[in-house]
Amino acid sequence: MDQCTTSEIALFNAAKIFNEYAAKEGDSEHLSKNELKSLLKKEFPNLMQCSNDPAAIDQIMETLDQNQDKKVDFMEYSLMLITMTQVCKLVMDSCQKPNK
Ligand SMILES: [Ca+2]
Repeated sequence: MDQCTTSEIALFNAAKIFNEYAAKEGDSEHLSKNELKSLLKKEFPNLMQCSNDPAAIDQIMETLDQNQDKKVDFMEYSLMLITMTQVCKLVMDSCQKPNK
C-alpha cells in the first residue's frame, strides 16, 4: 500500500480500535458494555467525560444498541463515530467563530 494520508490513517485506526476492544472478551465481532466503557474511557477521554458514570454508560449503550442484542456491532460503532465527528465539527466551529 502506498503511504496513507491522515484521513486514511484515521479511518484505519477507527476500525483497528473496534477490533482491539471487541477482542478483549469472548465475542470479537461485538463490543460488550465493559468493552465499550473501556474504549470510551481510554480512546475518547475528552469527548466522553461521562465514561465514569455507570448511568451514562447504560444510556450510551442503549442508544448505540439499535438491534437491542445487548452488544455493539461494527455498524453501531460506526454510527457512534459519525455522531462524535459531528460533535467535533460543532465544537471546532464554535471555537473558530469570530467575536462580534
Ligand atoms: Ca447491537
